[in-house]
Amino acid sequence: MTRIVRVAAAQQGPNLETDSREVIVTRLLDMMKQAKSKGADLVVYTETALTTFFPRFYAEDRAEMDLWFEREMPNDATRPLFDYAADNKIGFSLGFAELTPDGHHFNTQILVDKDGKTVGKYRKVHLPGHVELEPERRFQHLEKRYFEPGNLGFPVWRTMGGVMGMCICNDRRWPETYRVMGLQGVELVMLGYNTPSWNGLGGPDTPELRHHHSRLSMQAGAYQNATWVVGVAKAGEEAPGYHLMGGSCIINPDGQVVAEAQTEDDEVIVHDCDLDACAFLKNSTFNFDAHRRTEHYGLITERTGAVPPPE
Ligand code: CDT
Repeated sequence: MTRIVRVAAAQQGPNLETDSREVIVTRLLDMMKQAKSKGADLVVYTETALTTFFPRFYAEDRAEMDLWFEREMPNDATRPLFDYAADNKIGFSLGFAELTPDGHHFNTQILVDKDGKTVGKYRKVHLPGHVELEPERRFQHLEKRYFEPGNLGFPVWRTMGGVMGMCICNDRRWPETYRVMGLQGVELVMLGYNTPSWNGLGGPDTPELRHHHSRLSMQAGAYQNATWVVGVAKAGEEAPGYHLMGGSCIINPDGQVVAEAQTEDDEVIVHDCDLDACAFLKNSTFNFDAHRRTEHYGLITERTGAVPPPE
């Protein structure tokens, strides 16, 4: 049996600080049309797809950053995506900065079905970086200043013929992210990322090593939870000295990369993801009910920092 979802990963080249939402949405819409022309069922966009990656900017007054946030979704700028999706029966997942009516700030990704209806929302849990200005850095990474940790957990949604999940950028490095969705039977995890090619503190990791870590995390998450993973970058130089890595890819439940972007520009890659291909590992090596041994893990939920002394 096969349950094919033809997935398009819509990698984005840089969004400049001066690019309007309308200009950016025109690019996103163009990629949605490309995806549709290739027969895709679903387009996956990146993290903060509608703006430049603004956490590199420091503002003493956090309210100055509200211009990068969306107060409603869809809104005037993004409605063309929802309309095209509904008219052409194509789903999509979109990352953006969300400002709620009661004043909360989240790094958010939504899932929109083939009728243009929002069926899922995820808010980023693992926020990297720092809260205060750190002048010694080559660039700032102030996600902890501008966002609150997500308050929705890692849900999955039964839609578009499968069990769908989302996470965002730094979440992809944490095994818990995939496992929480894996325990709910996830078959396709969608994620976007803005990952600088260089460490802001001038650490020893090269762009090659950072690419390796990104792939390693996503491939392990896919295999260990027997799920497809679609990782979508915002790539290229968003500002002088601020280069984001590319490497968007689609990974099968065996943890193999089956499609990958070749550029650091807007680029659509497509793959037929057979969701039934998850079943073999879900029912064998990673049959959680049969083989997980949580009662033997000596489970700790907080980092203790020390090995407990012998009794
Ligand atoms: N956007 C995002 O989460 N980026 C981080 C960069 C970490 S460097 C502070 C990532 O994990 O890719």
